[in-house]
Amino acid sequence: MPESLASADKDASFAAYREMLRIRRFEEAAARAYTQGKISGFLHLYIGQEAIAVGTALAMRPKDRVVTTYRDHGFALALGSEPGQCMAEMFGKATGLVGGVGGSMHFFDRDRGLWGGYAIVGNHLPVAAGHAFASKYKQDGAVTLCFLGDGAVGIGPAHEAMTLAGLWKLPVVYVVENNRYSMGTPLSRTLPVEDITLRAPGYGIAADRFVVTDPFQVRDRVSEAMDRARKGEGATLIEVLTYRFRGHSMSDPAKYRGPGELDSFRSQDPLEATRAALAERHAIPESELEALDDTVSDEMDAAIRFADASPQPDPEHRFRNIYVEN
Ligand SMILES: Cc1ncc(C[n+]2csc(CCOP(=O)(O)OP(=O)(O)O)c2C)c(N)n1
Ligand SMILES: [Mg+2]
Repeated sequence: MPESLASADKDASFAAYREMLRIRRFEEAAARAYTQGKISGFLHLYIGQEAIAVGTALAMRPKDRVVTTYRDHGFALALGSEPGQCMAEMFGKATGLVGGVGGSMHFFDRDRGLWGGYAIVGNHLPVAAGHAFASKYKQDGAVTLCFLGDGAVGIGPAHEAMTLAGLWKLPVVYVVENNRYSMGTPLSRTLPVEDITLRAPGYGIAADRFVVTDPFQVRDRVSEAMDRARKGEGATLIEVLTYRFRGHSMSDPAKYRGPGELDSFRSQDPLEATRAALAERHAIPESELEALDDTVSDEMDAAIRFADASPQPDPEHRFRNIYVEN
């Protein structure tokens, strides 16, 4: 058992496991709704990567921000967004997080620190640099956390953003969620160098790299980078080696995986590791863990019912929130 998990107390472990389980059950419910035709457009699931969002939420303070990709449901839930509002957003309903006009890829919940899911690969890194620049300028003490995929690091704006982050010592942490694939393409076919953090010295920013084991490890490693940012010591590039258990999106059967690959990563699932710690180290009986699963599943069923019963947006809503004035 990793030290980070072994040293976490029972209540914290239970709470973190519950949050990860909520994300997993939410994603499974969304996948079912998608196959029933209730969700249009793309749907990218976060199953397998939950510990990253949950650990990050544990590291954040009230004014800190998350800017992320289209694989954004896990961050919304970890930061406290209502599952019903998240589901309704995907159903295109008026009660959704952004009134049903954003969909799965464009969650936004400013009051909870989620400053957007972005669909254009790599183009949100400069947005994060902008947020961090504003924090430095206003001296508000906040840190911006920007999550990106392994497929984003070769995109032009990623380079521009990290250059400025280094040059201006911005309070930003770039976290690559390296889930080994960008769509169906393995990292070895998109990048000449395997270790993404080797780029960090070229930008004059700090680096960290680890295989994700559990949410407390993520909390601790992300906190270190956030502390540096808060002290004015500048940005960090973190590479978290993770894995997604489902296809890139719902339309991907994921036939590109090697033999035994999925099973091998499933045996390292941080959700299962956290569950095992609860059962073995904290002696929580199986019945209690099953009861928790039932409660969480009920919560997600209720989210589906809420989204189903919600009204369609007023057609005029599509013209709102385009300009600052309205
Ligand atoms: C600029 C741009 N190019 C291409 C796409 C199409 N596209 C969507 S997701 C994706 C793969 C990105 O993979 P990665 O960055 O590893 O993130 P992951 O999906 O694995 O979380 C691509 C190529 C896009 N959305 N934006
Ligand atoms: Mg990827």
